[in-house]
Amino acid sequence: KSTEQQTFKSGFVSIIGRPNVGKSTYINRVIGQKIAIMSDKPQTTRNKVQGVLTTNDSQIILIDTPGIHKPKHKLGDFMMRVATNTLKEVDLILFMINAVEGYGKGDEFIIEKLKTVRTPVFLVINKIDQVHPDDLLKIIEKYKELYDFAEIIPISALEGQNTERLLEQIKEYLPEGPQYYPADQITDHPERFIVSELIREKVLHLTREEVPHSIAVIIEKMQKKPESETIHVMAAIIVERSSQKGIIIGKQGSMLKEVGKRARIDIENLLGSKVYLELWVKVQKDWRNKITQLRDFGFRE
Ligand code: GDP
Ligand code: MG
Ligand code: K
Repeated sequence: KSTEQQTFKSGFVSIIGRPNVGKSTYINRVIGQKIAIMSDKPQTTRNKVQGVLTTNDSQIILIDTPGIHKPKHKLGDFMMRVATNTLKEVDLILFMINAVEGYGKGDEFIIEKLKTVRTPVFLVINKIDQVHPDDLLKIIEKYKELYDFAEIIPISALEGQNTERLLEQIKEYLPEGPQYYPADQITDHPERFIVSELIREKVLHLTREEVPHSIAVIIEKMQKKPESETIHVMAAIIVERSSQKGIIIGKQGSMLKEVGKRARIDIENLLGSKVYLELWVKVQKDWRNKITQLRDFGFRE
């Protein structure tokens, strides 16, 4: 038995970076369960999704922050405010970039934001499985000129290279603190929200370019009937135009059926229960610009 009292470290870690650099992939790898949705389209993640990683001597709370970029409409503006406020409150920021694409204009904007906060920042260079070491060195040199990063850590979130080392480094920077969440809790999001994100992910995957990001999914009902083992989920997919409604429904309902089939598998895995999923599509014009309505869709500041 050790006489020295082991200190417990804990803190909040925000992940920022351009769309598609691999933020959700990294969180999912670390947490080991599909909580932050993944897709090959930008801006998939709109809300803060927290992953909680608890070990015997630490608790890391990861926040997948919505993309920081120049806002184009009110939704973008809203996302920006959420993101920048978050940066001030956290203990550490992981600024993730993509080794394949290297430096981009979008990063300039993010670095400007980083200069307004005191929180330490790691440069995490993801997707190193796709680049030559020489190119990686060039990227490091370039970013060193732009900002005084606390650490620079190349990883592959997909293949797991260096992700353990990144976790160790994160721990180094966390303050002594309490265990904020129970050890078995992996996310603070209500299951309803994760379920809606899983459905939204399937729509984006299956519809490609035809359906833009202007969709929302609302869970209208999620309940287990007392006499059955099945959870009944009723969800509405909100679109801006009736043409989009047609695409999502598909020929004789084929697209909606496929969305439902794929989403149900993920939801059943998440809930550990059989699921009966009922989907319908609703047109609500210009919802992105109606800021008051955003609250009803679950957007939070
Ligand atoms: P986010 O928008 O930053 O959350 O990015 P995602 O996690 O959704 O990832 C975007 C795309 O990049 C997905 O297709 C991922 O599979 C892919 N990706 C993520 N990390 C890696 C990586 O380390 N290597 C490679 N080759 N692809 C990756
Ligand atoms: Mg994401
Ligand atoms: K994405």
